[in-house]
Amino acid sequence: MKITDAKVFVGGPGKNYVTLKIMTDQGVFGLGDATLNNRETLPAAYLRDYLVPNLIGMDPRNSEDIWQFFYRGAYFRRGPIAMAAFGAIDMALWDIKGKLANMPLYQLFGGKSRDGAMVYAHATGADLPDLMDSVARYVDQGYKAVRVQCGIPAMPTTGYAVPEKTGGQGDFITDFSGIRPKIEIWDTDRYLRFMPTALAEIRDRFGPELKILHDVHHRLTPREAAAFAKEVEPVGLFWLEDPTPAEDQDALRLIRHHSTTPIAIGEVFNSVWDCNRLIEDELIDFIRIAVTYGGGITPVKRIVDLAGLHHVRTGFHGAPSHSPISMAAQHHLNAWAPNFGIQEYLVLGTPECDALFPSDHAMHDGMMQVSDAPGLGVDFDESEAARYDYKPGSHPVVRLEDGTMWHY
Ligand code: KDG
Ligand code: MG
Repeated sequence: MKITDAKVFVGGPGKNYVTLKIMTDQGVFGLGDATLNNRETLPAAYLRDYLVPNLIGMDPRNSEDIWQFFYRGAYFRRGPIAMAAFGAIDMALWDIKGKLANMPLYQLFGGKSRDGAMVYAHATGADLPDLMDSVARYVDQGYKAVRVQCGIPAMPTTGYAVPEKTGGQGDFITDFSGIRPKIEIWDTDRYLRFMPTALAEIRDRFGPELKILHDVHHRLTPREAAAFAKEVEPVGLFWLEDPTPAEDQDALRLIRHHSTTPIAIGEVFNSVWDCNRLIEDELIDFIRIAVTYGGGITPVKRIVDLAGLHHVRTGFHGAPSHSPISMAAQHHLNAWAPNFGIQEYLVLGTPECDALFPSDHAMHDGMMQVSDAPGLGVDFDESEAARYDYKPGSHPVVRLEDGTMWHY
Protein backbone atom coordinates (compact mmCIF):
# COMPACT_ATOMS: atom_id res chain seq x y z
CA MET A 1 0.00 0.00 0.00
CA LYS A 2 1.32 3.45 -0.92
CA ILE A 3 0.61 7.12 -0.39
CA THR A 4 -0.09 8.61 -3.81
CA ASP A 5 -0.72 12.27 -2.99
CA ALA A 6 -1.45 14.72 -0.21
CA LYS A 7 -3.11 18.13 -0.29
CA VAL A 8 -3.04 21.01 2.16
CA PHE A 9 -6.01 23.39 2.55
CA VAL A 10 -5.95 26.63 4.57
CA GLY A 11 -9.19 28.37 5.51
CA GLY A 12 -12.54 27.88 7.17
CA PRO A 13 -15.52 29.68 8.64
CA GLY A 14 -14.04 32.36 10.92
CA LYS A 15 -10.77 30.42 11.23
CA ASN A 16 -7.72 29.50 9.18
CA TYR A 17 -7.89 25.74 9.63
CA VAL A 18 -4.93 23.89 8.10
CA THR A 19 -6.27 20.59 6.80
CA LEU A 20 -4.16 17.79 5.36
CA LYS A 21 -5.69 15.08 3.17
CA ILE A 22 -3.51 12.04 2.41
CA MET A 23 -4.56 9.84 -0.51
CA THR A 24 -3.56 6.20 -1.08
CA ASP A 25 -3.48 3.73 -3.95
CA GLN A 26 -6.34 1.81 -2.29
CA GLY A 27 -8.76 4.71 -2.39
CA VAL A 28 -8.70 5.17 1.40
CA PHE A 29 -7.78 8.67 2.52
CA GLY A 30 -6.82 10.17 5.88
CA LEU A 31 -7.34 13.65 7.38
CA GLY A 32 -5.13 15.68 9.69
CA ASP A 33 -5.18 19.12 11.33
CA ALA A 34 -2.06 21.33 11.40
CA THR A 35 -3.75 24.55 12.57
CA LEU A 36 -1.34 26.72 14.57
CA ASN A 37 -3.35 29.73 15.69
CA ASN A 38 -2.33 32.96 13.91
CA ARG A 39 0.72 31.31 12.31
CA GLU A 40 -1.26 28.97 10.06
CA THR A 41 0.67 29.46 6.83
CA LEU A 42 3.87 28.11 8.44
CA PRO A 43 2.89 24.47 9.15
CA ALA A 44 1.09 24.56 5.78
CA ALA A 45 4.33 25.55 4.01
CA TYR A 46 6.34 22.96 5.95
CA LEU A 47 3.89 20.30 4.83
CA ARG A 48 3.76 21.41 1.20
CA ASP A 49 7.47 22.10 0.72
CA TYR A 50 9.19 19.35 2.74
CA LEU A 51 6.92 16.69 4.14
CA VAL A 52 4.39 15.88 1.41
CA PRO A 53 7.10 15.28 -1.28
CA ASN A 54 8.70 12.75 1.10
CA LEU A 55 5.40 11.10 1.97
CA ILE A 56 4.59 10.10 -1.60
CA GLY A 57 5.37 6.41 -2.07
CA MET A 58 5.54 5.60 1.68
CA ASP A 59 3.38 2.82 3.14
CA PRO A 60 0.74 4.72 5.20
CA ARG A 61 0.33 1.77 7.57
CA ASN A 62 3.82 2.40 9.03
CA SER A 63 2.74 5.44 11.02
CA GLU A 64 5.36 4.92 13.75
CA ASP A 65 8.27 4.75 11.31
CA ILE A 66 6.95 7.71 9.32
CA TRP A 67 6.72 9.78 12.53
CA GLN A 68 10.30 8.83 13.49
CA PHE A 69 11.50 9.54 9.94
CA PHE A 70 10.22 13.11 10.04
CA TYR A 71 11.08 13.83 13.70
CA ARG A 72 14.59 12.40 13.69
CA GLY A 73 15.14 13.28 10.06
CA ALA A 74 14.49 17.01 10.54
CA TYR A 75 17.67 17.16 12.66
CA PHE A 76 16.45 20.51 14.14
CA ARG A 77 13.89 18.96 16.42
CA ARG A 78 10.62 20.07 17.99
CA GLY A 79 8.95 23.47 17.88
CA PRO A 80 5.23 24.09 17.33
CA ILE A 81 5.45 24.59 13.55
CA ALA A 82 7.19 21.31 12.80
CA MET A 83 5.23 19.38 15.40
CA ALA A 84 1.89 20.68 14.08
CA ALA A 85 2.90 19.53 10.59
CA PHE A 86 4.01 16.09 11.87
CA GLY A 87 0.83 15.98 13.98
CA ALA A 88 -1.38 16.39 10.91
CA ILE A 89 0.42 13.56 9.10
CA ASP A 90 0.18 11.30 12.13
CA MET A 91 -3.56 11.95 12.58
CA ALA A 92 -4.17 11.24 8.89
CA LEU A 93 -2.23 7.96 9.07
CA TRP A 94 -4.23 6.85 12.15
CA ASP A 95 -7.39 7.81 10.26
CA ILE A 96 -6.30 5.55 7.40
CA LYS A 97 -5.42 2.74 9.85
CA GLY A 98 -8.87 2.94 11.45
CA LYS A 99 -10.59 2.92 8.08
CA LEU A 100 -8.55 -0.12 6.97
CA ALA A 101 -9.44 -1.91 10.22
CA ASN A 102 -13.05 -0.70 9.88
CA MET A 103 -12.89 0.45 13.50
CA PRO A 104 -13.18 3.77 15.31
CA LEU A 105 -9.77 4.82 16.62
CA TYR A 106 -10.65 4.38 20.28
CA GLN A 107 -10.98 0.64 19.58
CA LEU A 108 -7.40 0.53 18.27
CA PHE A 109 -6.22 2.25 21.48
CA GLY A 110 -7.89 -0.32 23.77
CA GLY A 111 -11.61 0.40 23.65
CA LYS A 112 -13.84 2.68 25.69
CA SER A 113 -13.12 3.42 29.33
CA ARG A 114 -16.23 5.58 29.82
CA ASP A 115 -19.65 6.33 28.37
CA GLY A 116 -18.97 10.00 27.68
CA ALA A 117 -16.10 12.44 28.22
CA MET A 118 -16.75 15.53 30.36
CA VAL A 119 -16.02 18.82 28.60
CA TYR A 120 -15.70 22.38 29.83
CA ALA A 121 -17.07 25.49 28.17
CA HIS A 122 -15.68 29.04 28.16
CA ALA A 123 -17.80 31.43 30.24
CA THR A 124 -16.71 35.05 29.83
CA GLY A 125 -17.91 38.38 31.11
CA ALA A 126 -17.01 42.03 30.71
CA ASP A 127 -17.73 42.24 34.45
CA LEU A 128 -18.81 39.82 37.18
CA PRO A 129 -22.63 40.03 36.65
CA ASP A 130 -22.02 39.50 32.92
CA LEU A 131 -19.81 36.48 33.70
CA MET A 132 -22.47 35.06 36.07
CA ASP A 133 -25.00 35.25 33.18
CA SER A 134 -22.56 33.47 30.90
CA VAL A 135 -21.96 30.68 33.46
CA ALA A 136 -25.73 30.34 34.01
CA ARG A 137 -26.29 29.87 30.27
CA TYR A 138 -23.82 26.95 30.20
CA VAL A 139 -25.23 25.41 33.38
CA ASP A 140 -28.73 25.59 31.85
CA GLN A 141 -27.41 23.75 28.79
CA GLY A 142 -26.19 20.92 31.04
CA TYR A 143 -22.47 21.70 31.21
CA LYS A 144 -20.86 20.29 34.34
CA ALA A 145 -17.68 22.36 34.04
CA VAL A 146 -16.94 25.93 32.94
CA ARG A 147 -13.80 28.00 32.61
CA VAL A 148 -14.46 31.52 33.95
CA GLN A 149 -12.68 34.64 32.65
CA CYS A 150 -13.73 38.12 33.69
CA GLY A 151 -13.00 41.77 32.95
CA ILE A 152 -11.05 43.26 35.87
CA PRO A 153 -12.38 46.53 37.38
CA ALA A 154 -10.25 49.58 36.50
CA MET A 155 -8.02 47.58 34.13
CA PRO A 156 -7.28 49.99 31.24
CA THR A 157 -8.26 47.42 28.57
CA THR A 158 -10.24 44.18 28.62
CA GLY A 159 -8.19 41.15 29.62
CA TYR A 160 -7.44 37.75 28.20
CA ALA A 161 -10.42 36.21 26.36
CA VAL A 162 -12.89 38.73 27.75
CA PRO A 163 -15.55 40.61 25.71
CA GLU A 164 -15.35 44.40 25.55
CA LYS A 165 -19.07 44.85 26.26
CA THR A 166 -21.51 42.96 28.46
CA GLY A 167 -23.45 40.22 26.70
CA GLY A 168 -20.69 39.57 24.16
CA GLN A 169 -20.23 35.98 23.02
CA GLY A 170 -17.73 34.21 20.80
CA ASP A 171 -14.00 33.94 20.36
CA PHE A 172 -12.18 37.01 21.72
CA ILE A 173 -8.69 35.74 20.98
CA THR A 174 -8.09 36.16 17.25
CA ASP A 175 -8.46 39.56 15.66
CA PHE A 176 -8.89 39.28 11.90
CA SER A 177 -8.48 42.98 11.22
CA GLY A 178 -4.85 42.36 10.25
CA ILE A 179 -1.46 41.02 11.15
CA ARG A 180 -0.53 43.77 13.64
CA PRO A 181 -1.73 42.81 17.13
CA LYS A 182 -3.94 44.86 19.41
CA ILE A 183 -2.38 45.80 22.74
CA GLU A 184 -3.91 44.73 26.05
CA ILE A 185 -2.80 46.45 29.26
CA TRP A 186 -2.24 44.24 32.27
CA ASP A 187 -1.99 45.09 35.96
CA THR A 188 -1.28 42.16 38.27
CA ASP A 189 -2.26 44.00 41.47
CA ARG A 190 -5.75 44.81 40.17
CA TYR A 191 -6.16 41.20 39.01
CA LEU A 192 -5.02 39.79 42.36
CA ARG A 193 -7.33 42.12 44.30
CA PHE A 194 -10.38 41.14 42.22
CA MET A 195 -10.16 37.57 40.96
CA PRO A 196 -10.14 35.54 44.22
CA THR A 197 -13.33 37.31 45.39
CA ALA A 198 -14.95 36.85 41.98
CA LEU A 199 -14.18 33.11 42.04
CA ALA A 200 -15.62 32.84 45.56
CA GLU A 201 -18.83 34.60 44.44
CA ILE A 202 -19.18 32.25 41.47
CA ARG A 203 -18.83 29.27 43.81
CA ASP A 204 -21.46 30.74 46.19
CA ARG A 205 -23.93 31.35 43.38
CA PHE A 206 -23.56 28.00 41.57
CA GLY A 207 -22.94 25.66 44.50
CA PRO A 208 -20.52 22.81 45.12
CA GLU A 209 -21.30 20.61 42.11
CA LEU A 210 -20.16 22.92 39.30
CA LYS A 211 -16.57 22.34 38.25
CA ILE A 212 -14.93 25.77 38.00
CA LEU A 213 -11.73 26.30 36.01
CA HIS A 214 -9.71 29.49 35.59
CA ASP A 215 -6.92 30.36 33.14
CA VAL A 216 -4.25 32.80 34.36
CA HIS A 217 -2.67 32.72 30.91
CA HIS A 218 0.95 32.81 32.11
CA ARG A 219 0.62 36.26 33.70
CA LEU A 220 1.87 35.78 37.29
CA THR A 221 5.31 35.41 38.80
CA PRO A 222 5.92 32.19 40.78
CA ARG A 223 5.49 33.94 44.14
CA GLU A 224 2.29 35.69 43.05
CA ALA A 225 0.93 32.44 41.60
CA ALA A 226 1.70 30.53 44.81
CA ALA A 227 -0.12 33.16 46.89
CA PHE A 228 -3.09 33.18 44.47
CA ALA A 229 -3.37 29.37 44.37
CA LYS A 230 -3.33 29.32 48.19
CA GLU A 231 -5.90 32.11 48.52
CA VAL A 232 -8.41 30.42 46.17
CA GLU A 233 -8.19 26.99 47.86
CA PRO A 234 -11.61 27.41 49.57
CA VAL A 235 -13.23 27.86 46.13
CA GLY A 236 -12.27 24.27 45.26
CA LEU A 237 -11.25 24.96 41.67
CA PHE A 238 -11.22 22.00 39.29
CA TRP A 239 -8.01 23.55 38.00
CA LEU A 240 -5.90 26.68 37.85
CA GLU A 241 -4.38 26.88 34.39
CA ASP A 242 -1.04 28.31 33.27
CA PRO A 243 -0.42 30.27 36.48
CA THR A 244 3.12 31.18 35.33
CA PRO A 245 4.97 31.25 31.98
CA ALA A 246 5.42 27.65 30.86
CA GLU A 247 9.15 27.89 30.14
CA ASP A 248 10.06 28.12 33.82
CA GLN A 249 9.13 24.67 35.07
CA ASP A 250 10.66 25.21 38.53
CA ALA A 251 7.99 27.85 39.16
CA LEU A 252 5.51 25.00 39.56
CA ARG A 253 7.52 23.73 42.52
CA LEU A 254 6.94 26.92 44.50
CA ILE A 255 3.21 26.81 43.75
CA ARG A 256 3.05 23.14 44.79
CA HIS A 257 4.82 23.82 48.07
CA HIS A 258 2.27 26.43 49.07
CA SER A 259 -1.04 25.17 47.74
CA THR A 260 -3.16 22.14 46.96
CA THR A 261 -5.11 23.90 44.17
CA PRO A 262 -4.89 21.58 41.12
CA ILE A 263 -2.62 22.90 38.39
CA ALA A 264 -3.07 22.44 34.62
CA ILE A 265 -0.37 23.32 32.13
CA GLY A 266 0.86 22.35 28.67
CA GLU A 267 -1.18 24.02 25.91
CA VAL A 268 2.03 25.53 24.50
CA PHE A 269 4.04 22.32 24.88
CA ASN A 270 4.98 20.39 21.77
CA SER A 271 6.96 17.38 22.95
CA VAL A 272 7.17 14.75 25.65
CA TRP A 273 10.39 16.53 26.66
CA ASP A 274 8.31 19.55 27.72
CA CYS A 275 6.07 17.36 29.88
CA ASN A 276 8.14 14.58 31.41
CA ARG A 277 9.78 16.42 34.32
CA LEU A 278 6.53 18.08 35.43
CA ILE A 279 4.77 14.72 35.26
CA GLU A 280 7.49 12.62 36.88
CA ASP A 281 8.00 15.15 39.71
CA GLU A 282 4.20 15.30 40.16
CA LEU A 283 4.18 19.09 39.96
CA ILE A 284 0.95 19.25 37.95
CA ASP A 285 -2.46 17.59 38.01
CA PHE A 286 -3.53 17.95 34.37
CA ILE A 287 -1.51 17.88 31.15
CA ARG A 288 -2.90 20.17 28.43
CA ILE A 289 -0.79 19.30 25.39
CA ALA A 290 -2.81 19.20 22.14
CA VAL A 291 -2.67 16.40 19.60
CA THR A 292 -1.96 19.01 16.91
CA TYR A 293 1.16 20.77 18.18
CA GLY A 294 2.09 17.78 20.30
CA GLY A 295 3.04 16.00 17.07
CA GLY A 296 -0.02 13.79 16.66
CA ILE A 297 -1.63 10.78 18.29
CA THR A 298 1.57 8.66 18.38
CA PRO A 299 3.58 10.87 20.77
CA VAL A 300 0.61 12.25 22.73
CA LYS A 301 -0.62 8.75 23.56
CA ARG A 302 2.82 8.09 25.10
CA ILE A 303 2.52 11.26 27.18
CA VAL A 304 -0.92 10.13 28.40
CA ASP A 305 0.55 6.79 29.50
CA LEU A 306 3.44 8.49 31.31
CA ALA A 307 0.98 10.86 33.01
CA GLY A 308 -1.12 7.91 34.17
CA LEU A 309 1.82 6.60 36.21
CA HIS A 310 1.92 9.84 38.20
CA HIS A 311 -1.74 10.68 38.95
CA VAL A 312 -1.73 13.29 36.19
CA ARG A 313 -4.93 13.40 34.16
CA THR A 314 -5.57 14.68 30.66
CA GLY A 315 -7.11 18.06 29.88
CA PHE A 316 -6.31 18.47 26.20
CA HIS A 317 -6.27 21.96 24.76
CA GLY A 318 -9.42 22.54 22.72
CA ALA A 319 -9.45 26.25 21.96
CA PRO A 320 -11.50 27.20 18.88
CA SER A 321 -8.27 27.24 16.87
CA HIS A 322 -8.36 23.43 16.62
CA SER A 323 -10.37 22.02 13.75
CA PRO A 324 -12.92 19.22 14.23
CA ILE A 325 -10.22 16.83 12.93
CA SER A 326 -7.79 17.20 15.85
CA MET A 327 -10.74 17.51 18.22
CA ALA A 328 -11.88 14.11 16.91
CA ALA A 329 -8.42 12.64 17.56
CA GLN A 330 -8.76 13.92 21.14
CA HIS A 331 -12.32 12.55 21.46
CA HIS A 332 -10.94 9.08 20.66
CA LEU A 333 -8.07 9.45 23.16
CA ASN A 334 -10.55 10.75 25.75
CA ALA A 335 -12.85 7.76 25.24
CA TRP A 336 -9.92 5.40 25.88
CA ALA A 337 -7.50 7.11 28.33
CA PRO A 338 -7.70 5.49 31.78
CA ASN A 339 -6.44 8.80 33.22
CA PHE A 340 -8.85 11.05 31.32
CA GLY A 341 -9.63 14.30 33.16
CA ILE A 342 -11.64 16.73 31.07
CA GLN A 343 -11.73 18.14 27.52
CA GLU A 344 -11.79 21.85 26.64
CA TYR A 345 -14.57 22.25 24.12
CA LEU A 346 -16.07 25.13 22.23
CA VAL A 347 -19.08 24.53 20.10
CA LEU A 348 -17.69 24.52 16.60
CA GLY A 349 -21.00 23.25 15.31
CA THR A 350 -22.05 26.20 13.20
CA PRO A 351 -23.83 25.07 10.02
CA GLU A 352 -20.76 26.23 8.00
CA CYS A 353 -18.31 24.26 10.14
CA ASP A 354 -20.52 21.14 10.07
CA ALA A 355 -20.76 21.41 6.29
CA LEU A 356 -16.97 21.61 5.96
CA PHE A 357 -16.26 18.82 8.48
CA PRO A 358 -19.29 16.46 8.62
CA SER A 359 -19.15 14.07 11.61
CA ASP A 360 -21.39 12.47 14.19
CA HIS A 361 -19.25 13.14 17.28
CA ALA A 362 -21.90 14.64 19.54
CA MET A 363 -22.10 16.61 22.76
CA HIS A 364 -25.01 16.04 25.17
CA ASP A 365 -25.32 17.53 28.66
CA GLY A 366 -21.68 18.54 28.83
CA MET A 367 -20.48 15.05 27.84
CA MET A 368 -18.82 14.21 24.51
CA GLN A 369 -20.05 11.05 22.79
CA VAL A 370 -17.40 9.72 20.44
CA SER A 371 -18.38 8.61 16.93
CA ASP A 372 -18.36 4.89 16.04
CA ALA A 373 -17.45 5.57 12.40
CA PRO A 374 -14.14 4.01 11.26
CA GLY A 375 -10.98 6.09 11.76
CA LEU A 376 -11.29 9.61 13.15
CA GLY A 377 -14.96 9.78 12.20
CA VAL A 378 -14.74 13.18 10.50
CA ASP A 379 -15.02 13.97 6.81
CA PHE A 380 -13.87 17.02 4.83
CA ASP A 381 -15.91 18.56 2.02
CA GLU A 382 -13.49 19.98 -0.55
CA SER A 383 -16.19 21.88 -2.42
CA GLU A 384 -17.05 23.68 0.85
CA ALA A 385 -13.34 24.29 1.46
CA ALA A 386 -13.13 26.12 -1.87
CA ARG A 387 -15.33 28.87 -0.34
CA TYR A 388 -12.62 29.91 2.13
CA ASP A 389 -9.24 31.66 1.90
CA TYR A 390 -6.53 32.45 4.39
CA LYS A 391 -7.28 35.62 6.38
CA PRO A 392 -4.43 37.30 8.29
CA GLY A 393 -5.12 37.59 12.01
CA SER A 394 -3.34 38.11 15.29
CA HIS A 395 -3.43 37.46 19.03
CA PRO A 396 -3.28 40.56 21.21
CA VAL A 397 0.04 41.37 22.84
CA VAL A 398 0.24 42.47 26.45
CA ARG A 399 2.04 45.43 28.01
CA LEU A 400 2.10 46.82 31.53
CA GLU A 401 0.84 50.38 32.01
CA ASP A 402 4.35 51.80 31.69
CA GLY A 403 4.80 50.05 28.35
CA THR A 404 6.81 47.02 29.49
CA MET A 405 6.06 43.91 27.37
CA TRP A 406 4.32 41.15 29.33
CA HIS A 407 3.12 37.60 28.70
CA TYR A 408 0.04 37.05 26.55
O1 KDG B 1 -3.92 30.57 20.32
C1 KDG B 1 -3.95 30.76 21.69
C2 KDG B 1 -5.18 30.15 22.30
O2 KDG B 1 -5.29 28.83 21.91
C3 KDG B 1 -5.11 30.22 23.80
O3 KDG B 1 -4.96 31.54 24.19
C4 KDG B 1 -6.36 29.63 24.39
O4 KDG B 1 -5.47 29.70 26.62
C5 KDG B 1 -6.24 29.22 25.81
C6 KDG B 1 -7.12 28.15 26.25
O5 KDG B 1 -6.99 27.74 27.40
O6 KDG B 1 -7.94 27.70 25.44
MG1 MG C 1 -5.24 28.33 28.28
